[in-house]
Amino acid sequence: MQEDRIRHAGLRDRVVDADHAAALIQPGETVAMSGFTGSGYPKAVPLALAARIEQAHAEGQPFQIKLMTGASTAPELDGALAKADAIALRMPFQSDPDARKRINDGTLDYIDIHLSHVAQHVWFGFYGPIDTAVVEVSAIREDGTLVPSTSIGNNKTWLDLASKVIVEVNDWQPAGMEGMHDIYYGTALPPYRKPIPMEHVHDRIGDTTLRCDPDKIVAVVRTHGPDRNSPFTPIDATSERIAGHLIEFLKHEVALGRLPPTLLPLQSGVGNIPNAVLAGLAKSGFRGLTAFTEVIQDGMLDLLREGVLDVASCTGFALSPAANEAFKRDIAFYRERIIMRTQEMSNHPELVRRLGCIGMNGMIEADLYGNVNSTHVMGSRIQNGIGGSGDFARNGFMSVFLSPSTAKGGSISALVPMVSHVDHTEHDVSVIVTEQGLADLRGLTPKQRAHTLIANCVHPDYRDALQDYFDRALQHSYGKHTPHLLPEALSWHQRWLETGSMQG
Ligand code: 0RQ
Repeated sequence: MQEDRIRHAGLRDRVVDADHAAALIQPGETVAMSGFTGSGYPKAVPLALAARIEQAHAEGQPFQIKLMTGASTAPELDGALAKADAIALRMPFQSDPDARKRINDGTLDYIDIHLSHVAQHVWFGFYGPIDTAVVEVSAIREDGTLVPSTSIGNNKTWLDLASKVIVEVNDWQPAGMEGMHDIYYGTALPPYRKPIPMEHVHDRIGDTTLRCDPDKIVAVVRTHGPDRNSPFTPIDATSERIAGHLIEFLKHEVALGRLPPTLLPLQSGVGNIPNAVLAGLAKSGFRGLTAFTEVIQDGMLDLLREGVLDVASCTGFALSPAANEAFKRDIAFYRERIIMRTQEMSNHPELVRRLGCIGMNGMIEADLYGNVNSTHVMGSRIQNGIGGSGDFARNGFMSVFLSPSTAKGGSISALVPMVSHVDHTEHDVSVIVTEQGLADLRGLTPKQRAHTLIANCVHPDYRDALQDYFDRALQHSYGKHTPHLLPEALSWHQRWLETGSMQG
């Protein structure tokens, strides 16, 4: 017989169904849930809460909550609650189509913040008290501590600060994960902070389980359900070319002695292009690599399996169903090589700076001077959020942004005169890569950056137009340091809104 995942007798007595647990959440509460990039989110209580709120709305009663998580979740959480019009305020990151639609309709408020900031801003009191935490775990130990599941995110902070806690114990999650986590309990508020005792990616500095006062746990719900686990689309030619340019560049940097042969700890964003980069690394001859990142996706498991990567530190997973099966099958192997941390640690600016991470993230668009927009389509419509990209871009050894050179069937250039929204300023962006090529912006003046970007990254359909804009800006700009023609700087975006194409 399988061992009961709830090994604390007192907490076993608090097992209820999801409806009973959801009934403990009141209108207007700030509810902090687990979940990071579709892993480790509660599977049952959010659905029950959405149903309860729909019922309340049908009876004419107002009912909304403020919702915080680690990062994005899944249709059972963000999707269900957004559809039920249950969320008044969402933070710090989402990627759900229903939530995105409501945010862009103006019916759901959203605060998009650096993932490393979330826990500390909540501790600082910037977002008020946390009423309820709803946290998925893979087990409750005899001593009442909680074994996290496939993400940690902000769970430590939620459990520490919430007035009441609902725990979901998901026995679909591999029991063998126990021991993989590393929860650092040495954080403090300024001015009492101490250095974080981590020198290497593989260092373990905390507990393997989450602490929670059992008296705060008002309900325990048993679940059995998978994470979001969406399949990756097969790597296409564009992603492969982007990955190829980056890997060639990394090899070149090693040859120049600017990077060690084992590179520096890699951070990789989520999505098909970062996954293509990881697949490319597998074939590139590198060995002994490390990853200090937020999310482990399929490509990183492969790198571990193939011995290219020695160790990976993360706070969550984003795996395809097949990779998830492989992960479960070989859990003992991965437990030796993966360390899951709180999001405060996985994205900690001081650690990212000291370890010297290489950040590799997607972008919506970049401009002539290297400012990057990661979040807003046409300057106003949010896609997902800044996530962890800023934590690594600002603080890493080097920050790389990757994108196809065009979007929406070629009607949009990803390289524009001026970005329509800024997430990463020109000061935080080292390298930009498209399928056309790579622009190394380090050590360049604004005008040199423009030359390099036009020569290497812009799609041929837009190259002459961008060169023309730059040439005329050089002549007519108010200042010649970062030349711009203000009436024209955002005209490409306006043209797309009016005609459906940025091409004149
Ligand atoms: O929209 O689906 O409606 O067609 O943006 O674009 O090409 O599928 O690329 O999934 O890698 O996402 C920047 C959004 C790229 C992502 C971004 C449209 C495009 C499509 C998605 P459709 P793709 P990706 C670690 C790091 C911020 C968070 C981050 C992101 C949709 O990388 O969210 O880095 N980054 N976190 O059509 C108009 C453009 C466009 C555009 C793309 N120039 N103009 N639309 N799109 N470029 C992880 C965490 O922090 C948790």
